[in-house]
Amino acid sequence: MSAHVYTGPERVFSGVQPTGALHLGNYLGALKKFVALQETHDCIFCVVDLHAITMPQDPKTLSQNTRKITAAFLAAGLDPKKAVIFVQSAVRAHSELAWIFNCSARMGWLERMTQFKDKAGKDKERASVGLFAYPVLQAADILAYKATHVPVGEDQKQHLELSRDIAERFNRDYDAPGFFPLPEPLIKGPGARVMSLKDGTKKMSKSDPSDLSRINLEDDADTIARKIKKARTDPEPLPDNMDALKGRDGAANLVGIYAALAGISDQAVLDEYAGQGFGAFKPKLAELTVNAITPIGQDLARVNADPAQIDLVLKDGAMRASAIAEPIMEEVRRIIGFWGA
Ligand code: AQP
Repeated sequence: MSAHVYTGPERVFSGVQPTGALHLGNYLGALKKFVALQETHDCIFCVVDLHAITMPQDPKTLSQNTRKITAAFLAAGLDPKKAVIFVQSAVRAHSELAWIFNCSARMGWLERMTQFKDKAGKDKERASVGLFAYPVLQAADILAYKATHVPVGEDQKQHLELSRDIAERFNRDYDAPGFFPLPEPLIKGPGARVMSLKDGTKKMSKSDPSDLSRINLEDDADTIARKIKKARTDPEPLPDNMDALKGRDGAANLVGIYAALAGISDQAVLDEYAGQGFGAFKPKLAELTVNAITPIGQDLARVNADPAQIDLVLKDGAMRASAIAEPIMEEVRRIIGFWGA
């Protein structure tokens, strides 16, 4: 292999923001994949509180949410003996490398990021610089550990491409070929884009003001069934192929959720339910969702009851994460020419 290509070990990194309770989209798009990856890869999973403050946060709620997300990691099946689990702000390398990458990234690259446009809304002038530079911090998160693979939902694909551009630019500008890997997204698979139950054109999101738009990991069986019953669909029966679901976003979303939970293809769902209406399909989907989600919710309550144990996991994780990032940062400082490096 050429010296210009990164030849180090494979490593997985991903993060979740402590901006509220996790939902089915976070579970299918991220957590479920994390749990599988910890069995096969060297994995680092992070609660990204530095990302959370790109939007206003209440300090007390932020630290509570940080513990809550950690609890959700554990309840979903992440094992601190197998994966490194920690909080972003506890490892300084993230902020330092983000600044360095701010000087490699180009304004034009960031101006193309659709998430900034969505989150900043019409009043871009009043958005924080942090919200604009969010994807640069994301590149730092990944590359501080020289992570090679990043499991994320479809919504993060554009940011991952930017991380590759930043890594490439750093390697070239500082004449350090192959120093940083060009991280690959791990997006494939069902559940990569779970949409709102109220609007099949918008992704399911923690910050959606309507709680009916999402299924939270903490929801009980009755709440889950009620939300699925109220999910926006249409009066047509399910067709026998996915092409016929074009333009029926709410219906396609429910089929996608069913497929992801059952571990089968969208087409296999239609093979089973073609010709049936939502009056028949929704109760089956509710049953599947309740079976997958309520055990996590119950475990979540158990883990949340012991905050001292959560803190121990995070302390140990921060030490292990720093031990990986610090030698990489020493090399970065030397490559750039910082005094004393
Ligand atoms: N709807 C979704 N479908 C599939 N995957 C999703 N993810 C988020 N929403 C969906 C994935 O979950 C991981 C953690 O996301 P995050 O909390 O860091 O931020 P986010 O993508 O901004 O999630 P939310 O719920 O939309 O939060 P808010 O409302 O705070 O912005 C990521 O891997 C993401 O792809």
